[in-house]
Amino acid sequence: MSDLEGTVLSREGGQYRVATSIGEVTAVLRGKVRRAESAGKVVPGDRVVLESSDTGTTYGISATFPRKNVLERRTPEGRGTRPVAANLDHVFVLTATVDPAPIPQLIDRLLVLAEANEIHASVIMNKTDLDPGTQLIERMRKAGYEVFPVSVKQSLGLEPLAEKLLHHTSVLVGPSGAGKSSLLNRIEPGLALRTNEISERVRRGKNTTVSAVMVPLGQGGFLVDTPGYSEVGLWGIEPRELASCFPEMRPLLERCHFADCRHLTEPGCAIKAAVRTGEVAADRYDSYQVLLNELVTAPQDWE
Ligand SMILES: Nc1nc2c(ncn2[C@@H]2O[C@H](COP(=O)(O)OP(=O)(O)OP(=O)(O)O)[C@@H](O)[C@H]2O)c(=O)[nH]1
Ligand SMILES: [Mg+2]
Ligand SMILES: [Zn+2]
Repeated sequence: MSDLEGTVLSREGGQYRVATSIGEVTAVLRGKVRRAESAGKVVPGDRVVLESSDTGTTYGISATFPRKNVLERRTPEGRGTRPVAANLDHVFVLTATVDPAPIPQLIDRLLVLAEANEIHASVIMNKTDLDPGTQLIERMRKAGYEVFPVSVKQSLGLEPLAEKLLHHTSVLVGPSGAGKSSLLNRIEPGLALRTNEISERVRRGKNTTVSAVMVPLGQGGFLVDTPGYSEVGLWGIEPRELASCFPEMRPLLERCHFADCRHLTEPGCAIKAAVRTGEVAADRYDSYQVLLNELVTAPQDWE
């Protein structure tokens, strides 16, 4: 049988589920891919070459194709990066309006991560049945992001979102308990991903989803569900490129007096001026400062 190509959907232990032209198959890493410390580095969205085995149903992943892009996060320990999903068209940062309480700085961080990888990013605000989330929606729209207010529970606001997912490969990221798996279950009935009540005591999610899973959508397209990352480190972003990862700051950058302006204390800074007039939201600028500080003080030898 000739080699087959496929797209990795998920991984469980050493076994990968791969979508191919002949349907979904199970595969394990083989040969060079396996030796190249690739275990854990082949992720949903990766395009792979499969070879059949003589023994039957399990295929071997014998090669991987270069990635168009990859969403990576830093491990909580601070060193090393972990790829989450590859070959993405769109990152959706999904947060709840309440329960768990949204953390604007985490949203900003996840958006910067997408921007830094040059992946289109938008925001989904879930649980509008509990709270309309007006202020946060306004904050994110003002920053230049498309925001989708939805209630997965009441099936409200899902149509414009489903349209955006059509024929694209998208990923859902955001805090545990915000409703990422619930959204996928709603969009793809019959999927039955595990979801869970958030812990009443600590009012935060419990990481019901434990690894990234890519789901083929019936309407066409793929959507990746991810575990709720509470800690997402940035890396590999040049400090001087950080401001360009904030869409509302981008058009101002040319106007700073100094070409290498860090937008901190430099005179003639167009961004600080925009913060003073309210054109750039003060708490978005706060996020910029926090992330910049992290980037300049972090060790440079993560990889
Ligand atoms: N009120 C309300 N509750 C919702 C809504 N969407 C999801 N939930 C509830 O929120 C809880 C968490 O949902 P999950 O889908 O498991 O959240 P998750 O983002 O996948 O969490 P992790 O897998 O831990 O990252 C569940 O109890 C859902 O029933 C909504 O629109 N409104
Ligand atoms: Mg989940
Ligand atoms: Zn400046």
